[in-house]
Amino acid sequence: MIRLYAAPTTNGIRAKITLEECNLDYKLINIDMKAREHKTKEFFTMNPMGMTPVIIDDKGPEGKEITVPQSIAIMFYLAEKVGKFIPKNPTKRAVFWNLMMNAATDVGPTYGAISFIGRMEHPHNPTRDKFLDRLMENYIVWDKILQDQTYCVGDEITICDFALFGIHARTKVLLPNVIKGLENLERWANLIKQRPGIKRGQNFDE
Ligand SMILES: N[C@@H](CCC(=O)N[C@@H](CS)C(=O)NCC(=O)O)C(=O)O
Repeated sequence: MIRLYAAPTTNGIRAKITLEECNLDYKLINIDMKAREHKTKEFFTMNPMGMTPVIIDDKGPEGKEITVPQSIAIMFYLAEKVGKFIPKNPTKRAVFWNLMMNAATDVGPTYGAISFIGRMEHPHNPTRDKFLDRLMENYIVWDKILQDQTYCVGDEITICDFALFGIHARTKVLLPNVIKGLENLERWANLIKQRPGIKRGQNFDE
């Protein structure tokens, strides 16, 4: 069985969503970040960065236990384990890499920076505003991409949808003005959130 150590953050949600969508058996260990459970000696043995999420798969490659930190690494690990949610066609895969990297390294960290600045004792608002502009620009491009296709990478759902959905869901709650009026993005999010795996993936009250 896989153990998931996570909190209900964008990174934790995308890992849990992927476990659900891959239909894998797993146990959630809720990490209380306020109590700094991710900074214990035991936790550092799983992830020296002291960050959630982490999974431990007792049936990893060659039947050996494996520990995987980093939400995007977890998503790839799980998708490869079940052979789903990564395009097999090389052309589609190249498109997928581009968009997956945008979700993982542009949209995600930009959202993360805004939320980090917001939690500071003396937030520097001009910096926050720059990141807000950048986040909005990215979502506008996504809105255009989703104008002509059902999912992030075309007509097949991939882990890119799960990665983007986790950030979008938090943006909708905490920064609704950033995505206001982006109808294609809204249509896509409404489609994704109907999926039973996505619903279960967001539930951390287990
Ligand atoms: N790139 C990492 C980032 C992980 C991360 O920032 N996790 C947050 C929770 S969403 C955390 O554990 N923060 C604790 C800290 O910054 O010390 C990932 O995608 O998993």
